Amino acid sequence: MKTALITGATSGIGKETARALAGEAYRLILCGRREGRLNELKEELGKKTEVLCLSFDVRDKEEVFKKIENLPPDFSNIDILINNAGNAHGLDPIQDGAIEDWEAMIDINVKGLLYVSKAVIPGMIERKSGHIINIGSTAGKEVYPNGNVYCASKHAVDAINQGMRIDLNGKGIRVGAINPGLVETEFSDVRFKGDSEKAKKVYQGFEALRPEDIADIIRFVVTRPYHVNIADLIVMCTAQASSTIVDKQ
Ligand code: NDP
Ligand code: 8X3
Repeated sequence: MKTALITGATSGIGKETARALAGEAYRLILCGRREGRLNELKEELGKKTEVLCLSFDVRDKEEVFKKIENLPPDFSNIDILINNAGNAHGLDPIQDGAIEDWEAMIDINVKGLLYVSKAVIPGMIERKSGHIINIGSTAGKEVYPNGNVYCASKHAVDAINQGMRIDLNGKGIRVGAINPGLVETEFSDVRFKGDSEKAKKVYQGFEALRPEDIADIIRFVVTRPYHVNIADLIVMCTAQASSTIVDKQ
């Protein structure tokens, strides 16, 4: 049985990915800061597969390495790493942006992804096998008004994804990114700091992607034969043509 570690499994894309992979009988390591939610998901998915909850903040590098290097033997060989934890903080013109928001996005979306990857990659190299899926965004392919630093963080994920694939070539490790457009999750609640009315409006007037849609694609990606690597995928809902062009009724 293969083991998959999913960061950001307490909500949205990560949570649905956990559900999708449990259906494929992967052993799961569920990560996120909210332990209560991890335990609830373990309760649900534990009926289908073996589940371990690993609570840490991806910004805390000591904790990241301590937790991943001390996994119980049954969970210590990570076959699949899904670098999903991430979020946006604020949607302001660059001149009005809050420094704490910029730091949070760079620390979580970029540095956190790097810490987790650095903790997991050596084992994959040793076993000459592994699959890393980086969750980027359409915001990593284009920049939209007021998206400045969030877009920069996701452009960094795009570059890191390419860099990982180049540097890990020949080591038996597949590396690829999935770049979703608008997906209705807690993403906008976080971006607008709990203003749920404002968050809801982002997805009104059109049918946005659901986290299950992305999870289904991740399930497809990880179940391809070893010689097939989905290197970089952009997924938008039908109503969306670009970050700024959305057919809202
Ligand atoms: P959610 O807000 O629903 O989920 C975000 C997840 O990331 C949560 O499980 C959260 O867990 C985790 N997370 C956030 N900060 C940290 C942290 N410091 N340490 C550990 N875990 C953290 O959003 P989505 O599911 O939408 O987002 C998942 C990924 O998809 C992100 O990388 C996002 O940028 C990307 N994405 C989202 C899109 C969208 O439109 N929704 C589109 C394109 C990409 P907890 O709070 O418990 O720690
Ligand atoms: C999330 C998609 O367009 O809200 O990465 O930034 S968007």
